[in-house]
Amino acid sequence: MRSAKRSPEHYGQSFSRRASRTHRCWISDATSPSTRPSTSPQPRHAERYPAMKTLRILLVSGVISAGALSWSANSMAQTVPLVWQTTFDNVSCPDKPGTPGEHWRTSDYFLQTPGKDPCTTTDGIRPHQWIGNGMDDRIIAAANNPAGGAGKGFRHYRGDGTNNGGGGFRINLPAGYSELWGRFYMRYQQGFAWTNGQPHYTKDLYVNVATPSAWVFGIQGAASWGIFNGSTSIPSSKTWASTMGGSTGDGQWHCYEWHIRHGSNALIEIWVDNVRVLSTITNMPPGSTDGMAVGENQNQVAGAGSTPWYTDYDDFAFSTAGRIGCIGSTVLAAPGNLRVQ
Ligand SMILES: [Ca+2]
Repeated sequence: MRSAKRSPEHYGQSFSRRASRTHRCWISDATSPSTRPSTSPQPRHAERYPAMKTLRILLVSGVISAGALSWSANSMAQTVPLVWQTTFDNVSCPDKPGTPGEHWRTSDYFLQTPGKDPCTTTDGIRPHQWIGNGMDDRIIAAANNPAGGAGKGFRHYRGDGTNNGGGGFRINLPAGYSELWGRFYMRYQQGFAWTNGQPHYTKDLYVNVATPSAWVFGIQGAASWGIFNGSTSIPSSKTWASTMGGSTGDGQWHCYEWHIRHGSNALIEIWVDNVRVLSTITNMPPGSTDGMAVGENQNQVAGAGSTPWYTDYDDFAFSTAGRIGCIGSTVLAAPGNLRVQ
């Protein structure tokens, strides 16, 4: 198993961290102002999180059957119960009046009074942070995964340089889970480029965002998809280049899955496009996973110029019962009756 010690810049320049476990709110990281465009308005978090949101969408109020949700049953791989999922469906995330195909932008929340929460206010989909300067992330039909559950998807923008991106969004899970399987789809814009032809790191899913102890899914070591366990990047065998078929984004949707446990001697696994590319034991942060930022920072984008590249996200699903699988695929249960003779 390859591993790479984190570089000093790897973790310290994350944009946000949890300010209050009680209120599940987020504040911008004052230690990293240099990563923000100077024209960016500051998030008005104190105004935006006046009270703990005690409800989640009905879809997430406990462990539920995937078959009961709005996705087409025959397009789903899930046979395990899910604790949360979204496809940004048009019922929960309708078009804004006069704006066909667009439901929400980050600025709808951070630059309006009162700010608009994306989709429904109790579904666990929350604004994360405002960046601005042309990188106004959004929930739009153009970011929908056509092989998924329809509706819309989330478009996250990334500009040239390091840690220069739109605000992302946040998933608040119904509870904290000490073991969790995740599945989501992600598309890097065709032509999406990096300095030296490969990403140094990405934080596509930034779990818990530093507090409590965080972990990260993204490019983590060896220009490969991997997991940052709080102190070390653990790359899989699947590189950016092998996923994209070259050094730049392929404009295609790929299916990413992971399985993690919290605590010492924890099994962690990654699948990319239905192929397991990581299975190892490591020491993960203690505690549980109760939420994550989607679309965080990275190093080091190139070639965007005045028009930032986008990364699209869609069809998130999480389970505590087992691997979820890619849409349209069948996950074979691990045999439980093998004997070594
Ligand atoms: Ca969708």
